[in-house]
Amino acid sequence: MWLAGGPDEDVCMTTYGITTPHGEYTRVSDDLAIAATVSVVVPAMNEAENLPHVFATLPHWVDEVVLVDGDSSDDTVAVARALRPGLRVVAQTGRGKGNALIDGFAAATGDIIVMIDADGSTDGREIIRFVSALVAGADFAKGSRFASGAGSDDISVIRSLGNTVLTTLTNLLYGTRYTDLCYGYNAFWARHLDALALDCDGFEVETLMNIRAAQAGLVIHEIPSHERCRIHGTSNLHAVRDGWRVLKTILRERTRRTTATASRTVTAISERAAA
Ligand SMILES: Nc1nc2c(ncn2[C@@H]2O[C@H](COP(=O)(O)OP(=O)(O)OP(=O)(O)O)[C@@H](O)[C@H]2O)c(=O)[nH]1
Ligand SMILES: [Mg+2]
Repeated sequence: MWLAGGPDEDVCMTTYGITTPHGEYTRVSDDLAIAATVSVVVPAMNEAENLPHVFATLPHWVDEVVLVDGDSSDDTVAVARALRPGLRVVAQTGRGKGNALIDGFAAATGDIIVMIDADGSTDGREIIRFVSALVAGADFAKGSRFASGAGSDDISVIRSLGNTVLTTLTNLLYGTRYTDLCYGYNAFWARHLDALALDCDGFEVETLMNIRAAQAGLVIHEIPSHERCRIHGTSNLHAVRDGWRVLKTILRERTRRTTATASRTVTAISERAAA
């Protein structure tokens, strides 16, 4: 990270870039410039009406936007392309939000990947908070609607209750101190994709990311975020069906960790015996 400005700085401004003795930096604000490139991955299924609102909130300094289309039957792709020349469109290979994000992450070329929703609930103006946490040292910047200064206009009492139970269970099983488990606004350094090793299809994807990030020992910062209501259309999430998938993910990952630890112990014992 390089802080822009200062009377003694000998900088040469390009459009959004700054050339310094250390290389090229993107000017993010009057006070901040970063060397990292930023990709925003947006899973979208029938969100044509919402995309104008979503894209309007994206900061000008984002390097790349990857829209992952879930075989939309409306004009999602055409609207997105018209709104954002240079947009990268990926047709997802399978079904579900998890599959869409995995495909989008694989296609993204930025050093930093930010994931946001296409329904208008996540505000692109908050991306700066996530990117700032990453360039300040975090590996994984995890959005939270329940951290201090955060909120939600959208979450129902039932979903909030379910999320609290699932978050508490995750914290107990994995030693984390998350305040929000199932939220679609997160960002991370692309170099950690291998550590996350994502392999799921549905809305359990955020849970899987949160658990795998903790298991991999990544430095995780929670970022207060304000979730707004979906602007148009209806949610694809089914509280019971998807809550059940999240619960299974939490329990299965625990077994996976125990199995991995046991296999490492067996390997170590065999190596000692062979020595
Ligand atoms: N490409 C793709 N995108 C999807 C799929 N399912 C959901 N999405 C997108 O993922 C984002 C979140 O989906 P929503 O239906 O809003 O679900 P949610 O935000 O978890 O739930 P709500 O709080 O009720 O809105 C939206 O941008 C959807 O368009 C899918 O199968 N494929
Ligand atoms: Mg939504």
